Amino acid sequence: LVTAVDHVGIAVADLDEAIAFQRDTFGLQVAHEETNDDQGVREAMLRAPGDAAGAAQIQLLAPLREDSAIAKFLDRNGPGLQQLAYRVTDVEAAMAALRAKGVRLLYEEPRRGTADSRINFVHPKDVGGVLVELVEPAPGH
Ligand code: CMX
Repeated sequence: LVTAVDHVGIAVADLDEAIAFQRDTFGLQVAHEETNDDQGVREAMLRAPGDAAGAAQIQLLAPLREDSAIAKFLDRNGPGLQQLAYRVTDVEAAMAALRAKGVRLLYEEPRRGTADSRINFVHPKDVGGVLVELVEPAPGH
């Protein structure tokens, strides 16, 4: 079902501060930055200098609005690991396979994720307490 670990997401209060911290502390570089209004986030994808193409990235997620999932996560837990994202080739097929195993998906239909990927989430209570994102990258990514 899963072809690779796509990224690990960290909730942060301030995106620019978090980017600078990861750069100055660990030497990570920004590979991509965007605002995803549907998800209510400003976000950045970070990479290590030695990463091969397609290597798992670190995603920094800052809230755009108080009613967003990231704002709620920060209120409850403070900054920290928020999600684990698995790459799949066909998100609808992955959703169907998981539903057949009795695992709840958060959305009926895939939504737009980072860099025009198609995404859904698995309910953390059904998969060991980890919020799992399914990511079908856009063609060419
Ligand atoms: N990881 C693990 N468990 C989590 C969690 C997380 N990130 N967020 C919530 N939970 C747990 C809660 O602690 C709660 O557990 P208890 O019942 O034991 O207290 C349970 O899940 C349900 O919590 P809830 O209050 O019913 O739900 P929330 O309002 O906290 O929402 C969730 C949780 C997963 C439904 C919501 O965060 C969501 O819709 N996430 C998907 C979208 C998202 O995360 N977008 C931001 C990233 C965008 C991107 O990656 O592009």
